[in-house]
Amino acid sequence: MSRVESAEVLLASPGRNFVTLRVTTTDGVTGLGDATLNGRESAVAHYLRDHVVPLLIGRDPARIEDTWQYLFKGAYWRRGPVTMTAIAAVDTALWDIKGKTAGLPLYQLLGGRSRDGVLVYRHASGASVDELLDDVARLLDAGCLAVRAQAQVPGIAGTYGVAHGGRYEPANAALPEEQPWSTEAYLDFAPTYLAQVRERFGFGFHLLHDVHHRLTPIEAARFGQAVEPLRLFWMEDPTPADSQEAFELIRRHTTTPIAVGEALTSIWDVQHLITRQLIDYVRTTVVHAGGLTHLKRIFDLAALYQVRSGSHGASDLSPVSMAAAAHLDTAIPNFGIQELMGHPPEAAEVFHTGLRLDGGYLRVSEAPGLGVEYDDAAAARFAEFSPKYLPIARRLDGSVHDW
Ligand code: GCO
Ligand code: MG
Repeated sequence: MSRVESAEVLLASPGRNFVTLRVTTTDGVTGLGDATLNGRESAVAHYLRDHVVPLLIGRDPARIEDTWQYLFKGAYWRRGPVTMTAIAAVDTALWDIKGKTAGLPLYQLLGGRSRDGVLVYRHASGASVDELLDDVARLLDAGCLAVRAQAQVPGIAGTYGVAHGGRYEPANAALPEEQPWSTEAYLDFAPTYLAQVRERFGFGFHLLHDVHHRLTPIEAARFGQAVEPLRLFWMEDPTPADSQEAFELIRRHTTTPIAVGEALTSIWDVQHLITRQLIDYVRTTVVHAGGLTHLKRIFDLAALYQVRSGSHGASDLSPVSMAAAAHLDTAIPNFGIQELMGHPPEAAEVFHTGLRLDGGYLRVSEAPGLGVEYDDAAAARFAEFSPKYLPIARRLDGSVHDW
């Protein structure tokens, strides 16, 4: 019987930091899992090397659910991003191995195809409204069907989600950059530029916006009301989801759809949000929410309450995650949309994926498993790996705000 022979934690920085787990079986089959936790990469790398890899050696790679339970319940300490990312990496790698062993692309093992392509949304941003409008035009011209729009709030350097020099990479500093933030300025400004996007380009595409945890529930309710005529596909993370009940207040006031979950790591973190129908899209991901096994469990719960998936797909989720997400998105009945921020060009040298963007849809390859190859020679060219931090937001009075 096949056994896990080795598991390697691979660090590479092709344009940004990525942590990858590669599991190899005694039959010589390899599986890949993304283990990247933006700004805390080495915590997961150490968790895997010190506490997980020794437990994997000699295990039956086919026992995916059992391994998930073993790592989750066996840790005693529950949940949390470091643990759940480490478990996710193992889980994804074992699914990859199962697909390769069966000779089937992963979506076939997850129930088969429910759709031909995976609707994705791309990012448009600008340091000014004119720049944002040009960026939206660029994406719509390229055939994009869904666009997230973010513009710099005048005078507020801490505005989330604005690309500088054509690239937006949130974790880019050796120590956290501190950026000023004004909720008042944002609340006055954001609805006006979203309205300009609709005025210029109409309603024939999906428009999204990420609030990035910056508002209180009542502020979020006000924002949701203000943008109702613009028919957003969603407003994302309108308030931090540390308290799931907080969304009851937002829900009472606005019909703007809500998406939450990119920073949440387990089914229990979204249980109330889903079962009370406080959100419309759940943004948990393969890499941070315990892998395909756990994410499918979350999406199955969501399906009972007409909540759809809308997985996080920022540049800090590696191409391995994007491939795993696209397979799950292809298979589940309650798929909503998939974020596709894209990666620095260097990442394609290390991660060869068969993913294809076709107009507004992402299509998975028919290669067995995830369909991703890790190029060790290319990774060696990007071996220099140093900690990078996300910025920190401070209100104009100097106090720390949610970034
Ligand atoms: C998004 C996200 C990201 C996060 C990043 C943090 O919706 O794409 O909010 O941009 O900020 O993933 O590591
Ligand atoms: Mg977000």
